[in-house]
Amino acid sequence: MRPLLAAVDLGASSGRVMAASVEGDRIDLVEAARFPNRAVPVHGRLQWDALGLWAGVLDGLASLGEVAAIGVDAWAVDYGLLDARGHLASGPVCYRDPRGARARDALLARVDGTAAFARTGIQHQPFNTVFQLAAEHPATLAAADRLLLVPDLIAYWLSGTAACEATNASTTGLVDLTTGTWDDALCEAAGIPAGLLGPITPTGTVLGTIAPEIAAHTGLNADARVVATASHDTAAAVAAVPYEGDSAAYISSGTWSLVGTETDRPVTTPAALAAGFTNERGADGSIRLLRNVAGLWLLSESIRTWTARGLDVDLPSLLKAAADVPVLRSVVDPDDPAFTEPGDMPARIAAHCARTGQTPPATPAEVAACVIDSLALAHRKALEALEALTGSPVATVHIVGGGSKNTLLCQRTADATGRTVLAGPDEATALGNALVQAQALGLIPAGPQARRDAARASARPRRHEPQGPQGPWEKAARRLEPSAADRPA
Ligand code: ADP
Ligand code: LRH
Repeated sequence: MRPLLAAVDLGASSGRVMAASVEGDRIDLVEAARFPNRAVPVHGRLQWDALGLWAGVLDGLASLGEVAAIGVDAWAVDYGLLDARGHLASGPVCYRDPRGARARDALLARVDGTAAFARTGIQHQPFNTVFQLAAEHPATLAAADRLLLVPDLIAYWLSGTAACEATNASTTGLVDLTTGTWDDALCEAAGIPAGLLGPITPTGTVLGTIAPEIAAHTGLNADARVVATASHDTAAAVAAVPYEGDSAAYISSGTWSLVGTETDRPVTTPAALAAGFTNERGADGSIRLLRNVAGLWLLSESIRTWTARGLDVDLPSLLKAAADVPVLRSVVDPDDPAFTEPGDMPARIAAHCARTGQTPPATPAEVAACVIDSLALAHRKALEALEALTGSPVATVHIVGGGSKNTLLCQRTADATGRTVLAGPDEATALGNALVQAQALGLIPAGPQARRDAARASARPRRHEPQGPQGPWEKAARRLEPSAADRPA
């Protein structure tokens, strides 16, 4: 019988349990369960429904019968706090909550941000764990025994073992890149009590078997192991990029567009800091040099806004209609902080267009076209900055994740960047999660090369060749230059 692995992948827009069967050097994925995810306001804070996600995970696992192992990945930076008896004392607050931005400004007024970036490699995003922790009431932290990042929390509930997996730990902004351990000076500056952050667990560690109560509840075999896979979803996705050669970059496209490459050495120069690049840990300790672009969040939040108003919008029809809107009709900077929080996205997009002297999109199709062209343009800008930072030209771009199913986005990214785009796998995160588990169990050989070979054997990317001239994209980028906002409409 083919060994079966459960890849639990929690994204900002949905959670899923994927059944991954290992056949030689290939992994086949089947979706066992999918459940929606979103953050909701609770008493002045924007929170995730951790228990709802947990229920979805348990239901998904219960449908599998027997598995060799389970691995959990999720979005980065957010965490729960455990009390001294190991119970959840404080559930995860969403990274879109504005508390982080305020705390960042306060902390960076006291700490040298350039020096901190040189040590941690992590861009000063308002949502970094370090800033979220600095925003906590000291009494909340004093009462907490242990912090667990979201995937570590789910793995803890499954296995009873509290770990702090390395790829996701790197996103906290608290890990020293050179030593791979917590940066004590930063922890102290942010008011983080000693001991709140446990030791960092190497990626691929077998944490143990599932807890007996979980075996009883799900009907799973009691000897199913829980593996600390690459628990940062982006690290898992990057671990599954089906590279065909060198000089390739990736875009992990979902709620966010993570645009980057894998490098041996971090790039922590002031130029990297200014260009918005970050250095996160890869599955094998490599560096993921990437930029966060605010992704398909702009589209999913627009769809949520229309649906709440009673409009019947389905994604395939919307994308079909968006393809008929003239190319580059309007564009926005997806990273404008005005788009960060939940709320009326089409209105914010229209306001941004008006402010930059463009005709605001009026119909859902025009909004969708605006988002797609804006992302393609932002992908172009990020790739140009990446080439400048590394000095290595990028010939091919792999788009993986849910956004790789968006053929319009993939084609426009090829057109905007003038590069070949290879689209898929759409479930790269679950594939990377399963590949790391398979290596931990010795089902496929160890090391990055064997994993890449297995990723390539498991995926069949779709090719998009660039069409049309670059000129219109260069011109559109100029619409978003700072002076454009001052021009009369
Ligand atoms: P996350 O893990 O951040 O929740 P995903 O990788 O699941 O993100 O990607 C979700 C996005 O993928 C959705 O917001 C949607 O725009 C896009 N997507 C999902 N299914 C399709 C589809 N069939 N066609 C086009 N786009 C899709
Ligand atoms: C993507 C992601 C990304 C982080 C963001 C908070 O899901 O993990 O890598 O920067 O969420």
